[in-house]
Amino acid sequence: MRSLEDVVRKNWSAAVLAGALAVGALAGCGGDGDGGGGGDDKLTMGFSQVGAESGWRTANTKSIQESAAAAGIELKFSDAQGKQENQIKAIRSFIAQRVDVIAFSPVVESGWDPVLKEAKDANIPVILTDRSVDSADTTLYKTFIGSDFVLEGKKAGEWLVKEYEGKSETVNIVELQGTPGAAPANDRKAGFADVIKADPKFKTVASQTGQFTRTDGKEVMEAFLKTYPDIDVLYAHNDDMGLGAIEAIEAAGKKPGTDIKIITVDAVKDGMTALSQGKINFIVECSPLLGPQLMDLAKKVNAGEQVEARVLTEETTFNQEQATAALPDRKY
Ligand code: GYE
Repeated sequence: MRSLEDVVRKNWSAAVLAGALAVGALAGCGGDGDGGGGGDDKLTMGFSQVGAESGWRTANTKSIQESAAAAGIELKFSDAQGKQENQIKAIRSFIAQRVDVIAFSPVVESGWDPVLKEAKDANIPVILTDRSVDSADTTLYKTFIGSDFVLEGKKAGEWLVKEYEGKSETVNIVELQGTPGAAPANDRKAGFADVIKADPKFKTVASQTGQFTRTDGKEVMEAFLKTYPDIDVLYAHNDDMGLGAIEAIEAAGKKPGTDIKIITVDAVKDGMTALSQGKINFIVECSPLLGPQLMDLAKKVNAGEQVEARVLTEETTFNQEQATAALPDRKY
């Protein structure tokens, strides 16, 4: 019995390893050299991160690395630099190394089925972190921990509806979207649009990606300001793009928060500081501190325990006063 299992496992490992080598998947990923994470009792997690595009992401990476260390989990961390192909390579490499658990934050929603199937066939559980995938087969992953991005978009829209209550003039809105195809970009756009569509005075005059970065947020806002002289509101899918846009607005001689009202998502320290100074008007919180819960889930999944299919993050919203009050204790 045992020897048969060993043979099957060895053949299987060799096949996967060969496949991984063929696509150069092992490059840059520090393996433990024995090709098997199952040997010692320390749980090994392979984590594929999106990149380092925002303050949110930096805080998220820190949370995951610190929580793994605190939980005694060996973390193999791989930065995909915003590219899905790098994430797929990293996941294949984790499979070849036979980590105990794979966790990742998918840069975009689509195109994951084949690699997730490979992980499932190898019997390595997958945990989706922060962002989800659009796979119809939900047995390809054990659980998804992260925020409700549609709800975040709705909260942004609800603030706007209240802010312009009783007014009938047209409200010209420009939108800075996150990375194209990313769950938080798709969902924050959809949630917001869903709420404001009830009132025709809200007009989204332009909506473009700012890639979740300050640089792109600034550049796209510069272009918006040139094309549309009458912008009333900016809705940015994260703080970083909003902060970049603030620079563009100030450079154009306008007052952010007054001439153009600004709504963002995340509530990282820099965003909260701008809100406290009145340069941003409203922030919807999205917590990056997913590390502790992720490590708990990894331990449970590894022990074969049943876990919730969806673990939601608890979040709030901030206006100027609330941001000022929260800033001194802000962790990220
Ligand atoms: O809002 C943004 C980051 O996926 C929730 O990604 C995350 C988003 C976050 O780049 O700042």
